[in-house]
Amino acid sequence: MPESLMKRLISVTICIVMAACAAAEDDRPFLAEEIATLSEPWAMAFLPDGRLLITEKKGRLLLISQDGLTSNAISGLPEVDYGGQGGLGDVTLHPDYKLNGIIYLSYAEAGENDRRGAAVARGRLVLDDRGGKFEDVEVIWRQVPKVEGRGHYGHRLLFDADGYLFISSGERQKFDPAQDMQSNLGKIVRLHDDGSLPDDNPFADQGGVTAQIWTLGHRNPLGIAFDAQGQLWNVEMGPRGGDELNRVVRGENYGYPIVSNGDHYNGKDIPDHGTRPEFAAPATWWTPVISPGGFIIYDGNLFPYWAGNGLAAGLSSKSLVRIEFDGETAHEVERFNMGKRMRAIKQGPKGAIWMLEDKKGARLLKLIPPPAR
Ligand SMILES: [Ca+2]
Repeated sequence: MPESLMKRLISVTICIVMAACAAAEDDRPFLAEEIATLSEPWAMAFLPDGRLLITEKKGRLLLISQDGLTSNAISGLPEVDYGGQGGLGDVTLHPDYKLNGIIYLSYAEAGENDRRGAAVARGRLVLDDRGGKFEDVEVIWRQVPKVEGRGHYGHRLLFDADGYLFISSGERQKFDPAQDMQSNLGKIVRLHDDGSLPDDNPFADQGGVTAQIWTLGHRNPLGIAFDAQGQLWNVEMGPRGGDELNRVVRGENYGYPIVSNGDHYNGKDIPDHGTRPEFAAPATWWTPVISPGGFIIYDGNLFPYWAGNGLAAGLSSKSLVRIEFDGETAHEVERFNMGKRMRAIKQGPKGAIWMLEDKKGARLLKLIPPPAR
């Protein structure tokens, strides 16, 4: 083949590929602005002034301005057990943060004999012009028991409108603890802001760790969000198949590992939800999986046509998944290819949608509507 023809073929091929990519991005109802690059980020939270706190799994908490200016690591954080799925996890603000400066961090904590578990610490965030300090730190919650392995910590944090703290607690890849009422693994727990036990929790009269439990039978819940009616929803990773979106109802049992619409990785069957109606079935589920890493219910003004919709950040599916609700059920209506594993999603103070990619070199993206054409 003459060199000129070869060059022409290559350039035509490149044009076709680029046109296809451009078309795919043009079809998306948003622009994704790259704001910053991080190393294995896990979670983010917005300060009242619009800056973001972002956690990195290895144990750094960073403050990032809306245009990407990144602080030094905030000092005084607890030591985290980094490895596998573990490390520094979620970050959230106390409902009265403006008054008390208190934030909450979840993380994997080392224990005796190669055991570990998620913990939640709260403390005061004291900012300065280089970064800041995490002070007056106290651990307010721990997974019980600590177990071997480095998976399925869960540990997303969320306050409700009444100031109760919800923590999603994964079953640490140990299956049965999700049904064990003497363990808080595989549960969603509900606490006061200082970690003390509300006396109106569904199992409060049983005392001990049982009194923390709000719902049980979860696997690895990585996204929790309230809708406008105050109803709690969660997304969780299924085993081989069977990722779930659940309507989280006080005292309910979501059935894992007794039922799942997925099956064990070794091929062994787990009976589907339909076989055991005494367990709460998911509002919707995914096979093949989307691997939801984070979840919000959108209520901003910037994407008015998504108001009230669920938005999930997909890890293995490398996607943003849009979900519509219909009473107690829900269904995926749209999926946008993001090209990378997506770890986390948050709604910003002015209605932009912020997403974090996963792993090293992960980008912080700000999604805004495209200019009107
Ligand atoms: Ca099954």
